[in-house]
Amino acid sequence: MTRIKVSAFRWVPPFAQGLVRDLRVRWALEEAGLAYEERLIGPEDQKSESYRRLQPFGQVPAYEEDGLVLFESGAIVMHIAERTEALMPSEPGARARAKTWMFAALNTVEPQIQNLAEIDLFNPGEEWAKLRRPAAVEAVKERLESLSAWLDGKDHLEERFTAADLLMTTVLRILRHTELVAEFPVLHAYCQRCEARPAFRKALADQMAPFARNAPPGR
Ligand SMILES: N[C@@H](CCC(=O)N[C@@H](CS)C(=O)NCC(=O)O)C(=O)O
Repeated sequence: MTRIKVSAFRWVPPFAQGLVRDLRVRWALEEAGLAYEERLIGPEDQKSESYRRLQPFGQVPAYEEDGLVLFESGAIVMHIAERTEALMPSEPGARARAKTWMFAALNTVEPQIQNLAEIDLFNPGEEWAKLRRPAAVEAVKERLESLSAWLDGKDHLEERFTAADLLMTTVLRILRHTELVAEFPVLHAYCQRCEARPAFRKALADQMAPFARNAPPGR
Protein backbone atom coordinates (compact mmCIF):
# COMPACT_ATOMS: atom_id res chain seq x y z
CA MET A 1 0.00 0.00 0.00
CA THR A 2 1.26 3.48 -0.86
CA ARG A 3 2.40 5.46 2.16
CA ILE A 4 2.22 9.23 1.69
CA LYS A 5 3.63 11.86 4.05
CA VAL A 6 3.12 15.62 3.71
CA SER A 7 5.08 18.21 5.68
CA ALA A 8 3.22 21.02 7.39
CA PHE A 9 3.94 23.56 10.10
CA ARG A 10 3.17 22.61 13.68
CA TRP A 11 1.97 26.16 14.26
CA VAL A 12 1.85 29.48 12.36
CA PRO A 13 0.40 32.85 13.43
CA PRO A 14 -3.31 33.38 12.70
CA PHE A 15 -2.68 35.53 9.60
CA ALA A 16 -1.14 32.48 7.90
CA GLN A 17 -3.45 29.77 9.24
CA GLY A 18 -5.53 28.34 6.41
CA LEU A 19 -3.10 29.70 3.80
CA VAL A 20 -0.01 27.52 4.26
CA ARG A 21 0.72 25.75 1.00
CA ASP A 22 0.41 22.21 2.35
CA LEU A 23 -3.32 22.99 2.07
CA ARG A 24 -3.05 22.50 -1.71
CA VAL A 25 -1.55 19.06 -1.29
CA ARG A 26 -3.98 18.00 1.42
CA TRP A 27 -6.88 19.14 -0.78
CA ALA A 28 -5.55 17.25 -3.82
CA LEU A 29 -5.11 14.08 -1.76
CA GLU A 30 -8.66 14.40 -0.41
CA GLU A 31 -10.07 14.83 -3.93
CA ALA A 32 -8.07 11.80 -5.03
CA GLY A 33 -9.21 9.75 -2.04
CA LEU A 34 -5.62 9.05 -0.96
CA ALA A 35 -4.78 8.73 2.72
CA TYR A 36 -1.68 10.46 4.07
CA GLU A 37 0.24 11.21 7.22
CA GLU A 38 1.52 14.59 8.35
CA ARG A 39 5.16 15.39 9.04
CA LEU A 40 4.74 18.37 11.37
CA ILE A 41 7.77 20.65 11.52
CA GLY A 42 8.94 23.81 13.26
CA PRO A 43 11.60 26.48 12.60
CA GLU A 44 14.38 24.20 13.89
CA ASP A 45 13.51 21.54 11.32
CA GLN A 46 13.44 24.04 8.45
CA LYS A 47 17.17 24.58 8.81
CA SER A 48 18.12 20.97 9.48
CA GLU A 49 20.08 18.95 6.94
CA SER A 50 17.58 16.11 7.13
CA TYR A 51 14.64 18.36 6.23
CA ARG A 52 16.64 20.13 3.49
CA ARG A 53 17.00 16.73 1.83
CA LEU A 54 13.21 16.72 1.49
CA GLN A 55 12.74 20.43 0.72
CA PRO A 56 15.96 22.21 -0.37
CA PHE A 57 14.64 25.63 0.71
CA GLY A 58 13.38 24.52 4.10
CA GLN A 59 9.79 25.33 3.18
CA VAL A 60 6.56 23.39 3.35
CA PRO A 61 5.18 21.35 1.75
CA ALA A 62 7.45 18.41 1.13
CA TYR A 63 5.91 15.17 -0.10
CA GLU A 64 7.13 11.62 0.46
CA GLU A 65 5.68 8.59 -1.26
CA ASP A 66 7.38 5.21 -1.05
CA GLY A 67 10.89 6.64 -1.45
CA LEU A 68 9.89 9.37 -3.91
CA VAL A 69 10.47 12.86 -2.48
CA LEU A 70 8.89 15.93 -4.08
CA PHE A 71 8.65 19.60 -3.24
CA GLU A 72 6.86 22.64 -4.77
CA SER A 73 3.14 22.56 -4.13
CA GLY A 74 2.35 22.87 -7.86
CA ALA A 75 4.56 19.92 -8.79
CA ILE A 76 3.10 17.82 -5.99
CA VAL A 77 -0.48 18.63 -6.97
CA MET A 78 0.39 17.80 -10.59
CA HIS A 79 1.86 14.45 -9.50
CA ILE A 80 -1.33 13.59 -7.60
CA ALA A 81 -3.62 14.93 -10.34
CA GLU A 82 -1.95 12.86 -13.04
CA ARG A 83 -3.15 9.67 -11.42
CA THR A 84 -6.79 10.59 -10.84
CA GLU A 85 -9.63 11.59 -13.11
CA ALA A 86 -11.03 13.53 -10.15
CA LEU A 87 -8.37 16.21 -10.66
CA MET A 88 -7.43 15.90 -14.30
CA PRO A 89 -9.43 14.63 -17.29
CA SER A 90 -7.92 11.76 -19.27
CA GLU A 91 -8.54 13.33 -22.69
CA PRO A 92 -5.12 14.72 -23.82
CA GLY A 93 -6.37 18.15 -24.88
CA ALA A 94 -8.35 18.71 -21.69
CA ARG A 95 -5.33 17.53 -19.71
CA ALA A 96 -3.05 20.01 -21.41
CA ARG A 97 -5.58 22.81 -20.78
CA ALA A 98 -5.80 21.92 -17.09
CA LYS A 99 -1.99 22.02 -16.84
CA THR A 100 -1.95 25.36 -18.64
CA TRP A 101 -4.26 26.83 -16.01
CA MET A 102 -2.21 25.27 -13.21
CA PHE A 103 0.78 27.23 -14.45
CA ALA A 104 -1.35 30.34 -14.93
CA ALA A 105 -2.44 30.18 -11.30
CA LEU A 106 1.13 29.84 -10.02
CA ASN A 107 3.08 31.85 -12.60
CA THR A 108 0.73 34.60 -13.72
CA VAL A 109 -1.70 35.23 -10.86
CA GLU A 110 0.16 34.21 -7.68
CA PRO A 111 3.21 36.52 -8.09
CA GLN A 112 1.10 39.69 -7.97
CA ILE A 113 -1.00 38.37 -5.10
CA GLN A 114 2.01 37.16 -3.14
CA ASN A 115 3.64 40.55 -3.66
CA LEU A 116 0.66 42.22 -1.98
CA ALA A 117 0.74 39.64 0.81
CA GLU A 118 4.43 40.43 1.42
CA ILE A 119 3.43 44.06 1.88
CA ASP A 120 0.27 43.59 3.95
CA LEU A 121 1.00 40.47 5.97
CA PHE A 122 4.77 40.38 6.35
CA ASN A 123 5.76 44.07 6.34
CA PRO A 124 2.79 46.06 7.61
CA GLY A 125 3.71 49.54 8.78
CA GLU A 126 7.00 49.69 6.83
CA GLU A 127 7.44 52.97 4.98
CA TRP A 128 8.48 51.27 1.73
CA ALA A 129 5.39 49.05 1.96
CA LYS A 130 3.06 52.06 2.19
CA LEU A 131 4.68 53.59 -0.87
CA ARG A 132 4.60 50.35 -2.87
CA ARG A 133 1.07 49.27 -1.94
CA PRO A 134 -1.09 51.27 -4.40
CA ALA A 135 0.80 49.96 -7.43
CA ALA A 136 0.75 46.43 -5.99
CA VAL A 137 -3.04 46.62 -5.57
CA GLU A 138 -3.43 47.84 -9.15
CA ALA A 139 -1.33 44.92 -10.41
CA VAL A 140 -3.53 42.46 -8.52
CA LYS A 141 -6.72 44.09 -9.83
CA GLU A 142 -5.49 43.81 -13.38
CA ARG A 143 -5.04 40.06 -12.98
CA LEU A 144 -8.38 39.65 -11.19
CA GLU A 145 -10.17 41.56 -13.94
CA SER A 146 -8.74 39.24 -16.62
CA LEU A 147 -9.54 36.13 -14.59
CA SER A 148 -13.06 37.37 -13.92
CA ALA A 149 -13.64 37.99 -17.63
CA TRP A 150 -12.48 34.42 -18.39
CA LEU A 151 -14.66 32.86 -15.70
CA ASP A 152 -17.77 34.91 -16.50
CA GLY A 153 -20.57 32.44 -17.23
CA LYS A 154 -18.43 29.44 -16.26
CA ASP A 155 -18.33 27.32 -13.11
CA HIS A 156 -14.68 26.38 -13.55
CA LEU A 157 -11.59 27.39 -15.52
CA GLU A 158 -12.33 24.64 -18.04
CA GLU A 159 -15.31 22.28 -18.50
CA ARG A 160 -15.17 20.87 -14.97
CA PHE A 161 -13.31 21.11 -11.66
CA THR A 162 -9.63 20.22 -12.04
CA ALA A 163 -6.35 20.67 -10.19
CA ALA A 164 -6.16 24.08 -11.85
CA ASP A 165 -9.24 25.28 -9.92
CA LEU A 166 -7.73 23.85 -6.76
CA LEU A 167 -4.54 25.89 -7.25
CA MET A 168 -6.34 29.04 -8.42
CA THR A 169 -8.64 28.96 -5.39
CA THR A 170 -5.74 28.66 -2.97
CA VAL A 171 -3.98 31.53 -4.74
CA LEU A 172 -7.07 33.77 -4.50
CA ARG A 173 -7.42 32.87 -0.81
CA ILE A 174 -4.20 34.74 -0.11
CA LEU A 175 -6.28 37.91 -0.61
CA ARG A 176 -8.70 37.05 2.18
CA HIS A 177 -7.47 40.01 4.28
CA THR A 178 -8.75 42.38 1.55
CA GLU A 179 -12.03 43.02 -0.29
CA LEU A 180 -10.34 42.58 -3.66
CA VAL A 181 -11.96 39.25 -4.57
CA ALA A 182 -15.36 40.46 -3.32
CA GLU A 183 -15.09 43.36 -5.79
CA PHE A 184 -15.43 40.78 -8.56
CA PRO A 185 -18.70 38.87 -7.99
CA VAL A 186 -17.72 36.22 -10.55
CA LEU A 187 -14.52 35.46 -8.63
CA HIS A 188 -16.23 35.60 -5.27
CA ALA A 189 -18.80 33.02 -6.45
CA TYR A 190 -16.02 30.90 -8.00
CA CYS A 191 -14.06 30.76 -4.74
CA GLN A 192 -17.18 29.95 -2.76
CA ARG A 193 -18.05 27.17 -5.20
CA CYS A 194 -14.60 25.57 -4.97
CA GLU A 195 -14.27 26.04 -1.22
CA ALA A 196 -17.66 24.38 -0.68
CA ARG A 197 -16.20 21.08 -1.89
CA PRO A 198 -16.07 18.53 0.95
CA ALA A 199 -12.43 17.75 0.11
CA PHE A 200 -11.48 21.39 0.66
CA ARG A 201 -13.36 21.58 3.98
CA LYS A 202 -11.62 18.44 5.20
CA ALA A 203 -8.16 19.62 4.06
CA LEU A 204 -8.64 22.98 5.76
CA ALA A 205 -9.82 21.40 9.02
CA ASP A 206 -6.83 19.06 8.95
CA GLN A 207 -4.38 21.93 8.45
CA MET A 208 -5.99 23.91 11.28
CA ALA A 209 -6.08 21.06 13.82
CA PRO A 210 -2.36 21.09 14.74
CA PHE A 211 -2.41 24.89 15.07
CA ALA A 212 -5.06 24.60 17.78
CA ARG A 213 -3.10 21.83 19.53
CA ASN A 214 0.28 23.58 19.36
CA ALA A 215 -0.61 27.24 19.94
CA PRO A 216 1.98 28.97 22.14
CA PRO A 217 0.58 30.20 25.46
CA GLY A 218 -1.57 33.30 24.95
CA ARG A 219 -1.99 32.80 21.14
N1 LIG B 1 6.83 27.72 -4.30
C1 LIG B 1 6.74 26.98 -3.05
C2 LIG B 1 6.54 27.97 -1.95
C3 LIG B 1 6.46 27.29 -0.61
C4 LIG B 1 6.30 28.31 0.49
O1 LIG B 1 6.38 29.53 0.27
N2 LIG B 1 6.06 27.81 1.72
C5 LIG B 1 5.91 28.68 2.83
C6 LIG B 1 4.64 28.38 3.59
S1 LIG B 1 3.23 28.70 2.61
C7 LIG B 1 7.08 28.44 3.76
O2 LIG B 1 7.46 27.33 4.01
N3 LIG B 1 7.63 29.54 4.27
C8 LIG B 1 8.72 29.52 5.18
C9 LIG B 1 10.00 29.90 4.53
O3 LIG B 1 10.01 30.25 3.34
O4 LIG B 1 11.01 29.84 5.21
C10 LIG B 1 5.57 25.99 -3.13
O5 LIG B 1 4.57 26.32 -3.78
O6 LIG B 1 5.64 24.91 -2.53
